Amino acid sequence: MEEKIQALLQEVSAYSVTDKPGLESFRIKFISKKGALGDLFEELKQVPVEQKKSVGKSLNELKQAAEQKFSELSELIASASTSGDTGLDLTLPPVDNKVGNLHPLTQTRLRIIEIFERLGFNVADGPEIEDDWHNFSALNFPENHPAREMQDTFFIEKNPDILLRTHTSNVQIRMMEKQKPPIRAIMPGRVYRNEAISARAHCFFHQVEGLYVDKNVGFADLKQTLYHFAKEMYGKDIKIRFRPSYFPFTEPSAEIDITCLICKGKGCNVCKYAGWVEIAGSGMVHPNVLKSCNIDPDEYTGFAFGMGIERVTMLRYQINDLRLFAENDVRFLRQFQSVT
Ligand code: 2NL
Repeated sequence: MEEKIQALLQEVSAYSVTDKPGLESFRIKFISKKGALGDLFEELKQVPVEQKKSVGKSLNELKQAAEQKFSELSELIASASTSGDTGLDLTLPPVDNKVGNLHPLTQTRLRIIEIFERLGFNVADGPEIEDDWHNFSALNFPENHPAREMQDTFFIEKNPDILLRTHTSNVQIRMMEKQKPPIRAIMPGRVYRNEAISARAHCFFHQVEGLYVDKNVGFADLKQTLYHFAKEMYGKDIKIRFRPSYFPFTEPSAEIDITCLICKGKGCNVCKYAGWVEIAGSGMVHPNVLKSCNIDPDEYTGFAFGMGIERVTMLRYQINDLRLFAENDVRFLRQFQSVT
């Protein structure tokens, strides 16, 4: 009998109810005359006299425990029903689910990588703090080229051989120095120029450069590769044109334009009524650049190109101020949530 009492004690203390019917079941099961307690008091009559005192004491403890539990549970249910059932107000609107999104520049970079990876390009990166050789000299910049001057490049004052890279071409140079052709890779990354910050310029921006060096790489490869890129990025109806240009590291060099996305070539203020917008610079890798990296220009040729990720993103989403990308204003950034 003592065992039964102990088992019931445990059951009582572990019992929980959530509503009034549950409370009533508890009362019937334990406390009522026909419940467990009633039965036990009945059984007590049969207990031998010498055990009666101790069993009776345990039984009383159980009775007190059951009554106390009953009043505790009653109070709990009473307070829950005054605050609206379970204490939860299911009619409240849900708290906003704050899912973040990738920065628009990151989204554009990932899209560019996706397009070129499918053409068999690897993705490479390298240092943002660079030496003069990898940023300028190996790229066939003449000693007195204006891009080397202090207003364009951030140099380390104590050692002007060290600078912040002005393009990601340094990564291509490092790759060509280490690895022999075939080389087919793109280099996304942050670059730095000492410019006054405005809607069209910043002291840092992001670039993707590309390089393809192998035997028999020609201008036709450059054209088709960038045409394919433009169609993937901006839509298959886009037209592309090449304009002669100059870069020290390519010869011949060309600027690449696409038909304006806004006016489809008719002329608007985005394309300044030209019907065309510039998307990249490109050209055949200058023989001197290949020589700098110990690649024989009589055996190998290559094409290269470079584009600004900010520029691509501005065209894609019709953004008119470059500064927005670096301000971290969530009212701007949040608008790119659905695009991820
Ligand atoms: C632009 C133009 C360009 C390259 C970058 C390059 C790199 C090596 C050799 C030859 Cl290692 N060329 N890069 C070539 C043409 C244009 O960038 O407007 N960038 C934003």
